[in-house]
Amino acid sequence: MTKSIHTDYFFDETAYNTHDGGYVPLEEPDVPQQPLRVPPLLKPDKETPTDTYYTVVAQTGETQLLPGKKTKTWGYNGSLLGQTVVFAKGKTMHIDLKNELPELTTFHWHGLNVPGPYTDGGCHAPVYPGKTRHIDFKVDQPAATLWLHAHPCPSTAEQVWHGLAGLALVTDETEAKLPFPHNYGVDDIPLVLQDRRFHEDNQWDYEADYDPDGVQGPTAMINGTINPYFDVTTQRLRLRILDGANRREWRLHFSDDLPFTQIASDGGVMPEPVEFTHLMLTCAERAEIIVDFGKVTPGHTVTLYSDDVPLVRFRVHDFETDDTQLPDHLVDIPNPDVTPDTPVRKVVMSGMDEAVMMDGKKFEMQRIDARQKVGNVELWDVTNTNDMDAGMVHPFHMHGTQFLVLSRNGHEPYANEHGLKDTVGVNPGETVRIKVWFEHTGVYMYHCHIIEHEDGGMMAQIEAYDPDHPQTYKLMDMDTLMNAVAEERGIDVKDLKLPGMSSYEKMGMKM
Ligand SMILES: [Cu+2]
Repeated sequence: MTKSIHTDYFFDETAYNTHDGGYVPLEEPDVPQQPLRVPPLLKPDKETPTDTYYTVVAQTGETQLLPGKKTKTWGYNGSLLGQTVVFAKGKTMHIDLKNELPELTTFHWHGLNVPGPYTDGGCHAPVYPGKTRHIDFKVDQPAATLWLHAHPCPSTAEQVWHGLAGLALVTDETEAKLPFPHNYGVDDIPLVLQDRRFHEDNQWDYEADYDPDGVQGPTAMINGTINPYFDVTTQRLRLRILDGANRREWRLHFSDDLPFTQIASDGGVMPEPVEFTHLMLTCAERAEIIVDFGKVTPGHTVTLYSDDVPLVRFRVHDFETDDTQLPDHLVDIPNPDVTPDTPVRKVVMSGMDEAVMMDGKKFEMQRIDARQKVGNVELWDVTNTNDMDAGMVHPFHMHGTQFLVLSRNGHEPYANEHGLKDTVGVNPGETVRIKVWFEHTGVYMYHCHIIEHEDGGMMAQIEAYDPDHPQTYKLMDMDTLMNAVAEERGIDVKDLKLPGMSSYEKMGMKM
């Protein structure tokens, strides 16, 4: 197997977040190292050969993140982040979504191919405090690392900042047979990369840190752990990495430029493994990598960095020799045909700060911006019109489907973009062509995944329709939402301020 090892980050250096006016550099935390938290697997309420029953609870809590006072945090089935939910392909899931928070939320399954807009859990599927919503769906997509996060417009960013982000792993027989590490918590571990700023008494303060281009903090938090280490007991370690930050990009590399192999992207296993020494992730993207510690002497530590700041220290212990080789070809992925008649849809992400828009408009919950017939294939040309010298990478995300990246400004996509994706970072001045098809009817949002940008209106929605079975949808409206939140907070609706509203007001627009 002769292969090149990719040693650059692919994205345009001039667009890195380090060039933002409001960039908050990461700082090495001055606290003792702690064992990396690994989110436990969520235990089903009931399981049969064909069906699985779960209860997912959004709740408040307190978490010991730093020495001293605990931090007030939110989480799913725990005080922070979530327990990991497993979706076995082919099985039908029955999930109670329970809201024990003081305010309304939604449960969005990022990357899951399910009907929109209610099962998908975007802004049209509110769960009010003290209430439960029930969803059922059949798992019908390849094994992948997906995630669950809150998505109530326009408070998505603040709720995710409080900690509402968990993992959802789709499993299937194809992936189970591949020679990957499969022992969750031992040689198969998730890394949810986030950043926070700790204020007085170790608390987070979203409002104080607000930036319409995305909230950042100087302290890296990995699976809800500050300054973590992980004890490596196997030669090969699989890391399921999620950029779960509101805005931060992660430019990942190991000490001594230890190479690693990416085996999966957002939507599952890639057709071919790709070797790297450096890998950049934009918000909401996932990369599963295998790190081989075979050349590391037990007793040594290998550090994972973003830029020059340590994120996780891997303490390498004795391990059994593992000479497993990955095949050159891992899986076949769907790739529906296109013809010269295949429609091309143009999508434009524009602006920065409060001026962010999708197709020259800000998001409106009651407006359907586009329609595409279920099963039909379309090419989407997604353009970022930001200035090439002073703009930013906008990660474009679609609900309800996984797409294929065909080209970047007419050139080959990056080496690790040949698998199924639901999020793609678009450089300033660039047009990324993707191939899009929907398998389920519904109304689906598509947006920039810098979460403050989506709250600020860089978002639109499409109806995937079946002409033989027309459907109507009850879409959330701003008055209902504002009245509900004002009531929850015990204030007059006139005094209600939601994150994201400023982006509409500063542009002279009504939300
Ligand atoms: Cu953006």
